[in-house]
Amino acid sequence: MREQPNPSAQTGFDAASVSIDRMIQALEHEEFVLYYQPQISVRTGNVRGAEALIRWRHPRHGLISAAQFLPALHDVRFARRVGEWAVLRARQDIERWRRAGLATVPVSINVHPEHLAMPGFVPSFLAVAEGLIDIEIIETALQRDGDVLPAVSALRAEGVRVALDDFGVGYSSFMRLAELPIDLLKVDKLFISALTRPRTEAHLLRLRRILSAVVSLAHLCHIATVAEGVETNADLAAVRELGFDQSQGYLHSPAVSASEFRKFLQPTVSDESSDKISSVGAPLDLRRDKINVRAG
Ligand SMILES: [Ca+2]
Repeated sequence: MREQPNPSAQTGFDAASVSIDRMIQALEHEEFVLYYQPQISVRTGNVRGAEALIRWRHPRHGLISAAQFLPALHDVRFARRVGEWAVLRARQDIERWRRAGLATVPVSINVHPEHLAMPGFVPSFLAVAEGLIDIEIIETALQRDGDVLPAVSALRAEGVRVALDDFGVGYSSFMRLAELPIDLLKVDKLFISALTRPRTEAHLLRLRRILSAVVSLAHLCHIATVAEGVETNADLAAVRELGFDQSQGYLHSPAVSASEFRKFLQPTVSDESSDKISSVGAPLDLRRDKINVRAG
């Protein structure tokens, strides 16, 4: 999901006035935190995964969402550092949840296609993620993405699930869908909000037909679908009717801190054999089984 400015953030922060060196210093001073937004099964209401989102706990300006320091994320030097930090922190949070006796869910990190295509990204990601972190390829307005296919294939070969983010707007196109072997398709929230707030009856009819076709198309390609930006019960009813597999948005929960996210996780069964599975991480093929793909 593309990040929206956090409503709770205090005002007065001006991203343009912050240097990359200051951002890197903030990272080193542990001013960044990861928040987690649950992804919910439309069919069962259970948590199926979480998207990790970066927040800057600024000493003067309070909690700042990534949308507010987006320009810095386009700087390769900072983006690489913060990306490595996010993968490590997400893994540590997962390990902490497990030590607390909770059954964890797949956590995904947003990765810019430009960084995904860089030499060395895949091995360093795999080394830190240890099979616990998935990837969302985020939308980009830049045309210098490079070829992400080798990286996506290499990651999937190691059991990493790959999602295509913000589908249906901008550059996240059908061409991308044809090019890339992916596991999840996250349909942009603009579509979801339009479903329950259409301009005209004809608009609603076309929108429903298009989304229904997108969901069927994804399922035909064995790709699970996630509706982004589900904010109301009416939104959820609409995405359920269209056959979406998962739902993410304020209706379920905003992104919350790692400790708050515990409320979404079930205790692991204390049986010794199941402890063994949950403490080392669900085997990758089990993780794949969790994807609820319908035959379309
Ligand atoms: Ca995302």
